[in-house]
Amino acid sequence: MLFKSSACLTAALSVVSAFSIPSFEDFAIDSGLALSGLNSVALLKSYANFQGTCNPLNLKIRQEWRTLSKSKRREYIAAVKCVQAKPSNFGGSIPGAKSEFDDFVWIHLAQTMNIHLTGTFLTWHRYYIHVYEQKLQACGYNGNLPYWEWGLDVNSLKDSPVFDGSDTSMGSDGDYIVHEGLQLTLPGETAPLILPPGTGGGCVTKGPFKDMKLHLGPVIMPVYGSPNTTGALDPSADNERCLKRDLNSYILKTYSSFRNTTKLITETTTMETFQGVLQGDGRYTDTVSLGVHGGGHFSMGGDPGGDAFISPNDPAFYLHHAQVDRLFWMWQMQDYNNRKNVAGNNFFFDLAPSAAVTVEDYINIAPLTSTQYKIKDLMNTVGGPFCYVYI
Ligand SMILES: *[C@@H]1O[C@H](CO)[C@@H](O)[C@H](O)[C@H]1NC(C)=O
Ligand SMILES: *[C@@H]1O[C@H](CO)[C@@H](O)[C@H](O)[C@H]1NC(C)=O
Ligand SMILES: [Cu+2]
Repeated sequence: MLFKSSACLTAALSVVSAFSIPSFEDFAIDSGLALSGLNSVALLKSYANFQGTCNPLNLKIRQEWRTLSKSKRREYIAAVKCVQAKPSNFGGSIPGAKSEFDDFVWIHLAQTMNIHLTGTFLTWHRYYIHVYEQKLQACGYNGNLPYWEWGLDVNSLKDSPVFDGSDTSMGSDGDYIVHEGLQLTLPGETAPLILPPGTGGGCVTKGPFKDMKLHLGPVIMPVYGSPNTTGALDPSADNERCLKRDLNSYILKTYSSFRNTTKLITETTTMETFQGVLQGDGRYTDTVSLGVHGGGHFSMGGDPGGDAFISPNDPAFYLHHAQVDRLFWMWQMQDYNNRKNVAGNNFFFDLAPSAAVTVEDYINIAPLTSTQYKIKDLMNTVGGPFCYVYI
């Protein structure tokens, strides 16, 4: 007889139940299968959402970085370098805008307080990365903007095909320097969020962007081991310096895992809560959180990655924001008719009084393009100026 007494049986059962086997649901969420399923649903539903000239024959597919062939990745990198070599469209009026690539940084910097934790966040960045994609294509890139699936890299960011320092990556981690972690005071919070340090901190040493120079900013660069930030006396000046990163798998794993993105998409049902939870807006989260968006940004860290004003100065920004846009698209396509509205005002976290954003408002990123679109025309990725989906 295996169990000599019922007390013995009870003890054995309590040991067994302590080892819970994850349900298939948990497995599906944590492995990314559930998110892939949501992507497939969004893809199917997009075929019922074509507007204007967008149709199945001219539909563009945005893919995950590592699913592109190595030659396509090299072609993409060459186009980024081409945009970095093109003259600025500001014609010298912004001294630190040395190239068309810098123009993207300056426009983001100048509008930062009106495009984050506002009603414009999602459509503004959707249009912005679309125009970046067009600039790459004008530089001979025969492909579409790739995205970076954070969930694949939560265990080792430095081994990611995006950051491994190979000639088909966006460049390596920063050189390791001894440093403490970030202490970020998030809007609406009094105590800083204390994060462990990453594995770099210095200049990017390997890969295609190791010799890249930053010019604009910084504006609010966090100081390691302190809640303070630093900024240039004149962020529009030519403040030449290297590209720095501080890769941080802990941050990615804690805020941008498959579980975090899947829950965001399945558990928020209004524009207000979706954009709030995505950005870690404390008015919509139970715990202090960076949100999946902030998780991706701060997992790259460094200069410019730690400074929200100038984060597009890191070429990996655009892969990160394509992932943000992909989540927005997946979420929208579950119930498109109820997910093409806006919520919120025009100023960062409502720190200053501002008008409510409406779908009739225009997004303006001149001089990168003089074409302005109303927010309502930027809601559908297969209509208006857009004709793309993600796989
Ligand atoms: C942070 O800023 C305060 C006020 O300017 C200053 O007193 C303090 O020394 C700074 N701390 C660090 C670590 O830079
Ligand atoms: C994100 O998901 C991880 C598990 O993948 C979990 O430990 C963490 O608490 C989640 N973060 C948030 C902010 O919900
Ligand atoms: Cu931004």
